[in-house]
Amino acid sequence: NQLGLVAVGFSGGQGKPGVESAPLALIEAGLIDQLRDDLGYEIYHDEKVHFYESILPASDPDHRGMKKPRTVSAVTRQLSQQVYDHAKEGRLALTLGGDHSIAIGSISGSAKAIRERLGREIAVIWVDAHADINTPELSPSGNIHGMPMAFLTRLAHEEKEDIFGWLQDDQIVNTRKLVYIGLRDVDRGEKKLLRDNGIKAFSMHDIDRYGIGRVVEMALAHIGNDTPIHLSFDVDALDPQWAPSTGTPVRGGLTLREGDFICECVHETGNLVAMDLVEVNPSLAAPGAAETIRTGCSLVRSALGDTLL
Ligand code: DIR
Ligand code: MN
Ligand code: MN
Ligand code: MN
Repeated sequence: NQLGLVAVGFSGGQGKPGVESAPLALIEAGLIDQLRDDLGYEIYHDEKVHFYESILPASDPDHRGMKKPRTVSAVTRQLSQQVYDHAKEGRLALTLGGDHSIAIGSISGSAKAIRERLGREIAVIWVDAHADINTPELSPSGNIHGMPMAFLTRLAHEEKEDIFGWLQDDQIVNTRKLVYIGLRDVDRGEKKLLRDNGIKAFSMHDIDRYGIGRVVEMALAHIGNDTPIHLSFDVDALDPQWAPSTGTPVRGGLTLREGDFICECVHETGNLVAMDLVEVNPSLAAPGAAETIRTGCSLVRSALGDTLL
């Protein structure tokens, strides 16, 4: 079992510094050793956290209300290639963020590799308090970490090569292969987008009503058996009780067990091809940082095959 790891120290998709230090914090907490020694993965990692200093644009004015569009575009374009390189070799691609804008890179990379390697479209399971599907014009904040699914589905499109114009058709995700779990802070424009495009979404309300077991069952049924899965996990899907150190905490979230359970069930499908863990910010909610990092490690271990018995 081969695992390709990309550590992405990037915070430019939102305004709060600190999220770029998460990959190192997760690694220092022992995550890589656990994946190697306890779960038996052969790890492919260049032994560094990428900050992409050499490719950052000198000047980056707002465009269509987006903040740091060329910076996020350049970093995600490079990350897309890194994840592609792992996934095309048949390695499970693990991306440690960083803020959620980096999913533009990781998902475009795995989508292209899986098309080439297996001739299949990937499904995306997006676990988050937020839908992150604002178009630039709908976004209330201009922060690109609230927009990745819009660019990845082409609900948002930009011609400029240096502002996500590099995204090719073989890197795009079908809205029918996208499913959300954990939503509870969705912007008005996003709600309309989800409705108008028939995108499958399970909110905290659904989890209260059906329980996490049936929700995960329904989510997996929606994307279909035998579909390669990219799991994009925003740690703010969990209740701040379990993940206080994150940029936009929202009360009323998943318990640690519900988060791990989602990951365990995705592992059990045998179809996981890539995972992101994002939005851990060790510099926020200081006393909670160690707890949040532990939570992040637990989610990754669960998705990669750790079992309770
Ligand atoms: C909000 C916040 N929907 C925005 N998004 C966050 O700025 O577009 N995503 N925090 O994780
Ligand atoms: Mn790396
Ligand atoms: Mn997110
Ligand atoms: Mn979020």
